[in-house]
Amino acid sequence: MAPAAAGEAADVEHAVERTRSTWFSRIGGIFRRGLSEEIWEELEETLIAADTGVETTIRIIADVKERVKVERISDPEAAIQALKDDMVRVLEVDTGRGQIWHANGQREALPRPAIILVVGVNGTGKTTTIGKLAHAYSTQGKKVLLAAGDTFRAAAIEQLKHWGASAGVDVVAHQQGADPGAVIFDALVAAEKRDADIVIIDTAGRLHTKVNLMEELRKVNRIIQRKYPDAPHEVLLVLDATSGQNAMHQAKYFTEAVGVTGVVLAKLDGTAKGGVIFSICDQLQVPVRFVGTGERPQDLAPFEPREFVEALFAG
Ligand SMILES: Nc1nc2c(ncn2[C@@H]2O[C@H](COP(=O)(O)OP(=O)(O)OP(=O)(O)O)[C@@H](O)[C@H]2O)c(=O)[nH]1
Ligand SMILES: [Mg+2]
Repeated sequence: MAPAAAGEAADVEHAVERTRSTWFSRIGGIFRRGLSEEIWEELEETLIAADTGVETTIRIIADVKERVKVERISDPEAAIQALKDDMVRVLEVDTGRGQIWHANGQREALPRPAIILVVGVNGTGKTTTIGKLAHAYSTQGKKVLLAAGDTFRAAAIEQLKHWGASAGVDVVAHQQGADPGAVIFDALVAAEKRDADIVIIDTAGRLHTKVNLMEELRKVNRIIQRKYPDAPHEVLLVLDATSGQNAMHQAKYFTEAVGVTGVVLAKLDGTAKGGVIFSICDQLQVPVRFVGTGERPQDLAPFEPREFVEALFAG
């Protein structure tokens, strides 16, 4: 049940325009000069500059170099194809965890209600992503309920209510400073009463300390599990593509603390460093579920590795 975008679809090809024109458009030229030893170095520099990360870049290049050698590839186009194939392979992470989406974007029987917990540091795009998901799912005829678990800032509650109103879905919220656990408990009760299909929980990105934040998220998890032992069915970590390799550090932290099952890479439209997506998949072994391609409700696309790699090399 990959959400179909409401209205005009999210445009991944356009969103990666800066990453493509700044970095990936060079790769064809590098290969077409002939498959000499120097091209690998240039390729390495280009991928690292696009924020693909040193380790991941080295791994990709070693794989492609090996394939070129073993298969005696001499045609630059065939070498480019081998590179693309390897990049797709890096992105195709299927952990079997996260019960809402499979790698192919489909799932036969959804848990009901499906509970999605959304986490990430402040400002990465959590609330916006939730708004977009609410739009997409309600457009599909699903009954969605949002829980305003970020009680740290009053503006956060208002922001979620605003998205809820625009998507025409209910929002369960308490006052600023309230216990997030109580909000989530109420939301789960309301979801049951109103027979909701999907509950999406917003959380704070910032508390007084990082330790407090992780503690709070663990507590939220426990409250959900008291009612639904196999939930949350998906823990989505929202990362900001413009923060490049910094996103990797955040991702490691959250993955260890709350068992992330999928990543949303937001603001892909605002960066030339979209290569970070390869590091995320390779280093964390967590699949990317969606990419954020802008600020409109429809600017969220289910992540398709092959389509993404083709978009990076398009033109
Ligand atoms: N261009 C672009 N902007 C985005 C995208 N996703 C979110 N934003 C913007 O990023 C800013 C922060 O988004 P929020 O959704 O408030 O981020 P948050 O993670 O909820 O932030 P906190 O609640 O402070 O932790 C807003 O101005 C959003 O409009 C995206 O995919 N593309
Ligand atoms: Mg927020």
